[in-house]
Amino acid sequence: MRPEDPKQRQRDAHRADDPASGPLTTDQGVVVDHTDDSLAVGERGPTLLEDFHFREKITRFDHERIPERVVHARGAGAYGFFEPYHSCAEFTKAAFLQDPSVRTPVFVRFSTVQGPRGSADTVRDVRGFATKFYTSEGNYDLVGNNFPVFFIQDGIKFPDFVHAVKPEPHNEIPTGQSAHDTLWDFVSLQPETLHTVFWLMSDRAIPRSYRTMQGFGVHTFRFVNAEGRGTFVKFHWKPKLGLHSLVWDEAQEIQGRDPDYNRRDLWDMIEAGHYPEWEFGVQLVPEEDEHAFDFDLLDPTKIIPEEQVPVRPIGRMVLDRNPDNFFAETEQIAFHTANVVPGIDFTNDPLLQARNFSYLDTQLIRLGGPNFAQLPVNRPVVPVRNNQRDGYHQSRIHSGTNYSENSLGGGCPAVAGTADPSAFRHLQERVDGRKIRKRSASFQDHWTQPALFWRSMSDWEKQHMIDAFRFELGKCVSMRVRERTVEQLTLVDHDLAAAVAEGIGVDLPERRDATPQPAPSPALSFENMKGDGSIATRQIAVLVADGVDSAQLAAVRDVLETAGGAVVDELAAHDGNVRDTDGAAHPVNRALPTVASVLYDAVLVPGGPDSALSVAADDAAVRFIRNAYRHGKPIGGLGAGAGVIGGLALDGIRVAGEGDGTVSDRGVVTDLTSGGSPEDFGRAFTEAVAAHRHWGREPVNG
Ligand code: HDD
Repeated sequence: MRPEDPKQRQRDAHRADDPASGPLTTDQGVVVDHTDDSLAVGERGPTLLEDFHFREKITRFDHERIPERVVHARGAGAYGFFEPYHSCAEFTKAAFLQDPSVRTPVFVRFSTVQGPRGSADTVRDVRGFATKFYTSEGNYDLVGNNFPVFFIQDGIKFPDFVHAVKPEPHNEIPTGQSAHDTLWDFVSLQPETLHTVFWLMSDRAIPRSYRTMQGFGVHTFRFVNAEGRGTFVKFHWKPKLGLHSLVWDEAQEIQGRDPDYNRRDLWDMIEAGHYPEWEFGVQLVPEEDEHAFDFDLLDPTKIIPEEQVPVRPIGRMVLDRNPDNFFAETEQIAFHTANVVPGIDFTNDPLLQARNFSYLDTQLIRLGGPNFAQLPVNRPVVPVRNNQRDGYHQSRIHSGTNYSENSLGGGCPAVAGTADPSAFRHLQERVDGRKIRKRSASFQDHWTQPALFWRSMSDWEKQHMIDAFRFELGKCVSMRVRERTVEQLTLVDHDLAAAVAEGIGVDLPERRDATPQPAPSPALSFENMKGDGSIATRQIAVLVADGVDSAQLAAVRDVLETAGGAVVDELAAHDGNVRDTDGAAHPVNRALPTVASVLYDAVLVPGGPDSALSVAADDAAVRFIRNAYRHGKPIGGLGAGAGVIGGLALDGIRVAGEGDGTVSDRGVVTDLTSGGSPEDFGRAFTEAVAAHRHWGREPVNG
């Protein structure tokens, strides 16, 4: 039994009572006996205007779409809950951060930014990570991304940035891609974009799964405690499964093989009971330390390195329920950065201030009027009492007066008294100044933090970034745009600029990188975010054919699935069954032609000489293994299966003599010479799968 969930109770009350039986009706409830032919004059004559059923059906269809989000149009979402580990009363009075026994329902929507609703999931892009907390004090929206920084510092530039990154205005190309002239033109002219562009060129921009990416509130917000004391706060979501991404070559192939890859993964895992989980963490900075950093806390293009201010874990979020209806819930959810609750407040970050205008404004057009908060997914779980009633799509029947103050309505709804602690009160920050349009001098260093990011990357991460810069800039037609971008890169790191320049046919400018360079922040590297060694929910492909050693395979599957929580799919040239070594029917999960190695995290070739021989002779199976190898994935071989891998002569792999049941540095694990039990092998393979990728291999992005 799940604990009582107020949002769930509310959703149940809103469920349409679509009758399980009874005839089809019109919207007016009139019974219809025929819906396949329109009313016409004779069998071959014209359709009649009086066919109200036809007109209603077509009209309703014509109006089924609402405008997609101007950014973040493609997304997927789920319900779940948040619970704090302990009370955060010292810093904030927010009710949902007080009591570890209180679960707050949430809805999270993940998204890409650039592409339209129907675009592919695995594009190089920022991912949205927007959370609506249905708290006991009203809705709190944390509308974040999977990067901790943003492209611009002031929201007034948002339309320019979005126009530059979106498909170009004359031909609406490219879809879901940043590799085009207008984006890089903008980047090369606006160095404030650089830090986020560095994140965009990293593998963070091609997450393996929404379940394996971080989330960030980006801006510095404020916590406010019951005494009215403010503390600056940055919000972090850390995935329990660790941080894992795709490689670019793979991401591109998945766009064709399964454009819904991330969406499907989220849905399937929740359906299977593998509930995604994130730890919620905060970086706290006392108000008096506002100016203690060599960057401005109000500048959304900057991080506070975790080594400088550690992330304190304060709670966890679990997503455990898929929506019932994509349109009603995932499409109609309306986030707004200004949806805050007592205990959480804004700062003067100019990007945040602009967002606090934009989100409400956009919902008015997208959801067609001011009553969108009544939609079930948007409704708070606490009472709403105010005088804001009329307008499109009012779905409730209010009675009584609709102005304040009134005596005729008994003075209701009355405002909370000044002593009522439940009311939202803005932090009384003192602000003095002249009305000016001017960027603060404290916002002007655009190069140190990209250098910090670059210097924090491991060698393979750096190589992937160089490849990404070369790919993106190599797609730009304008040589001037390429040159100007390289000029900017030289201000960050000369070696990076040199490697990029060489790849895109640009002369290398003089060394100009700033010294001293910042010390690396290990917390930024994938190497330090691998998770807890678990292989839970990793997708492992097993290539089988007639003659598979099913007993041995069952023992290994037991380790991987039962102990490890991995998801194992057995693939053969055809669906149905293969025969095992004893001639018994052995079921297959998928036919090889319907899948591809890019859709799996690891591949295993089991024993049974006949099975292994058939796998080695099957082009699709061999391509599967080679691709897994190219993409740095763990490869396992059992018995004769190890011989198959050895026979492929994968670059630099010595299988015979090396396969002693331990993890090789290249993530190829076999039991060939060990005589090791399937269990030993299973454990060693588990270790290789937990590492996710093995970067000793080159080329990985070819
Ligand atoms: Fe935004 C959607 C995240 C800057 C204006 N934004 C949107 C969504 C996310 C973000 C996750 C999708 C929400 C959903 O799933 O429905 N946006 C960010 C982050 C930003 C940011 C992390 C910088 C720190 N955004 C930003 C600025 C503006 C907007 C500066 C305008 C001044 N964003 C919007 C919007 C959207 C939106 C146009 C499109 C659809 C929507 O709001 O509901 O209002």
